[in-house]
Formats: sequence, C-alpha cells, structure tokens
Amino acid sequence: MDSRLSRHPHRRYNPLLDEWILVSPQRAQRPWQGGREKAAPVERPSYDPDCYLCPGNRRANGERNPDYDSTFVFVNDFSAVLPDVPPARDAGHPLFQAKSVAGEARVICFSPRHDLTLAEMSPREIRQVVDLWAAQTAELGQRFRWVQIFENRGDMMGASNPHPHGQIWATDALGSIAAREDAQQRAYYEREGRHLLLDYAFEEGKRRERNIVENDSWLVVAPFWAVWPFETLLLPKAPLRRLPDLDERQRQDLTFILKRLLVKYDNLFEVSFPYSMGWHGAPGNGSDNPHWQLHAHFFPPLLRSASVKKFMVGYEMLAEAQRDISPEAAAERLRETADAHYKLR
Ligand code: H2U
Ligand code: ZN
Repeated sequence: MDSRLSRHPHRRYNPLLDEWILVSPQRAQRPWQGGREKAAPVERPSYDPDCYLCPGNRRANGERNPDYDSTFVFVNDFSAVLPDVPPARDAGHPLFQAKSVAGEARVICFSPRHDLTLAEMSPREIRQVVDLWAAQTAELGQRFRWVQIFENRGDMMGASNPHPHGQIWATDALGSIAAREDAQQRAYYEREGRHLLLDYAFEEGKRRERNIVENDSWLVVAPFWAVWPFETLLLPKAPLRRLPDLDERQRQDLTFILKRLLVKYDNLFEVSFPYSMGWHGAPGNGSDNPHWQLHAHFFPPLLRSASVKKFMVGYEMLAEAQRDISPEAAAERLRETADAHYKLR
C-alpha cells in the first residue's frame, strides 16, 4: 500500500454505503486523560435465578422459559416492531412524511449457560447458533423483506443482560442502511457484471494487509473503509445470497471462523470484547436479488484498552466519521493475538 496512507491524514471511500471517512493515522499516539469504562466483572454463575433468559426462569411479562438445552427463540416481550399496524396517515406535506411498518422482533438465546459468550462456546454449540440464524432467516424471510439478525454484546453496547443472546427484527421495509447497501451492490453489479463484495474479498485476499482470519469458505478483514477502530467484515469467498443458502461445508467453516475471530477479539485487551454484530443478506419476499452478497459486520467500540472506547462525537456527528489507528494497523494487531482464549491460558 501507498506508505503515505499510513502516515498522513486522508479520506477513504466506503463503496457499500457510498460515504467517506477521515483517517488520521498520525494522531494515534495522542495522550488520553478522558473517561475509562470499567472492565466488566469476569465471574458469572452458569445459572442465575434472576436472569430472564436462563432456562426455566420467568421473563418480565410473567411467561416462563422452557428448560431448553441448546438454543431458544421467543417473540420479544417489548418488541420494537409489531405484525399488525394501522396505516400511517399522510401528513400532507413532503417535510412531514411518515410510513407504517409491520414486523416481528424475536430474542434468541445462544446457550442455556448464563456464564458463556459465543467466543467461549464450543464449535458444536456455535454451529447450533449458525443453524438457528439460517432457519430464522428462512422462516421470517417468507413474510418480511428484511430480516435483521444482530447481537449487542456487553454493557458498553447496551446489552440488557449478560446471558448470551441476540435479536432478530424482521420488517416489511428495508432499513436505511440496508437500502443503501442494496442500491450500491445493485449499481456495481449492473455496471461490472460482478458482485461488489466478491470482488472486494478477492482483492483483499491478494493484498493481505487487512486480512485477520481466513478458511476455505470465509475471510475476515478490517475493511479498507472501517470506521470503528477494530471493526471487521466477514465475507464468503463464493457467491452467496442468504444464510439459509449455506451448505454443510460453509456452515462448518463459518462456525470455526466465528470462533477464531471472537477469541482474537477477547484476547486483544483480555476482556470479553464488546461489539454489535449483524448479518446482511439479500432481501426476501420473492425477488431474486442476484446483486447481493451475504456478509456480517462487527462493530466493536473499544479503542485502546478494555476500558477506553471510541466516541462518535464532534466531527463524527457533524461532518463525517473519523479514525486514528489505520485499518491495516488494527488488522495486524488482531492477526498477532493468540488463537487460544486468554481465560484458558
Ligand atoms: P438486548 O440485551 O440487546 O437489549 O436484548 C434483550 C432483549 O430482550 C430486549 O430487546 C427483551 C428486551 O426487549 N426482553 C424480553 O423480551 N423479555 C424479558 O423478560 C426481558 C427482556
Ligand atoms: Zn441467564
């Protein structure tokens, strides 16, 4: 890579979202006397009688969880979207537009064990989550255009409970970010006759500056246009539209690459690494969407230690996203972390 990019301020283009970010690598050494988040307490019981996600416990609405022994899905008791909604009334002015949206929100428990995280679960257990994500996408994709699978991990990301869990919000409309990725991938496909993210994965596989972990089916990179310090993008190496399309081999490979990535994340600052992650697959509801390439984003907030996080403030709120440490330096640090979880050392 042009060595000037690792030393001087510059802007990089995000082709998935059609936006730019400011990179200031010369600033990575500045002193920090601001806030420090407290590292999360490490010891948790394998069963917590007060947890609303543990097997057999009562949830906030009084319903009792089954005595599940692998994964467990339920409709979110405080759903952000609902299946039956009245049409929104037209406000009669282009500056006051509103639309109705129908959807369904679910919570997915990854494990009955209160003390685990995906990073600490066994490959066999992670595989059950992969299969569940795929099955949920297939089912909800019959009824809704967009199925957003995500996980908020850790207090820092606003997770309401340490029990390993994620969420699914399915809606009949594409969210704004999904709509932008859709338009960008479509335009690239129509122009080049190839998939934007497949071309990107191929190029990153050649350049090897931002790659972190890789196997036969998948590649994880710190994307060239990453905003968060240790942001990563998980990419299939072959054309794939949606999670339910994964074959046996791709599911096994996904299981192992998730495990490797998440262990590296935990090892970086020797803390259960906080992040928001989620899947982006082709919209459902009939359309074929040949321009889409399945992928997952990981957005971790930490910057320089288990307690110092990146703030999206000032310039980021008002002009555009900015980062100090370059994606190349972040990828190198993640690549160099050990493959065995620090708690097992
Ligand atoms: P988060 O940790 O990402 O907030 O996800 C937990 C979800 O669990 C949250 O959306 C739901 C909350 O609405 N929930 C229930 O559905 N039932 C409960 O008893 C408590 C929390
Ligand atoms: Zn629990």
